[in-house]
Amino acid sequence: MSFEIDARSFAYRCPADGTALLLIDLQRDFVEPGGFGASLGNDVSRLRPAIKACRRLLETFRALGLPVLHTREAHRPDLADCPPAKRLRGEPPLRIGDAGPMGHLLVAGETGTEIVPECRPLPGETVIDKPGKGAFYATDFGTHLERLGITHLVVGGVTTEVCVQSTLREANDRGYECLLVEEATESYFPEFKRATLEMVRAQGAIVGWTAALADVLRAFA
Ligand code: TIU
Repeated sequence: MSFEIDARSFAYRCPADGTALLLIDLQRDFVEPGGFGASLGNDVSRLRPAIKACRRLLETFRALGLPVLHTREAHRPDLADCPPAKRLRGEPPLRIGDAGPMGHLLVAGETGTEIVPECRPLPGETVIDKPGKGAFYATDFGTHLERLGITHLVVGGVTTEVCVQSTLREANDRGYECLLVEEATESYFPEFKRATLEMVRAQGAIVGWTAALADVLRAFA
């Protein structure tokens, strides 16, 4: 059995026994005031619509019994996995590891790295803490995909042009067929979201596919 989604630039087909939902970095640090996203000077309220769309995808995949994987951008408390180049860049008021209103920024176990309640993982769903923007670098994400027999990834999360795009590109290079759900991802910069969606699906799906949420839900209904 397989699903066919009316996607762009052309139809996306995925098998029921090889498709997973991947939700990237839906953590409080990026979507709530006082977190890492806000410390970089961003309007974090811009990302909220993606949470609702990701929730719809979660409900659909859970109802079908399809695998769900979540990532968080989260460093070890000793920051041994945070290169100085990442921590020291720019002049933000709070850096990775500094104490803010939601705990130490981008540190595992702190309030800021909790996934938002709407998309909170259920027991049995895989949760990957990643020190980079992409989900494969310095994680066992790839091992989990192999364990689950995944070949196709339906993707949502934040932010579109940073962690989502890095992960899509890494997955594409490893041979995964990826579909990014348009309403299920957001950027602090609308023009970057628009450009990312276009560059993913350009040149005959050079990185992957994109599709409207309604078309994805219809295919899995
Ligand atoms: N700053 C920004 O847009 N994003 C990140 O730093 N991480 C993720 O995208 N998760």
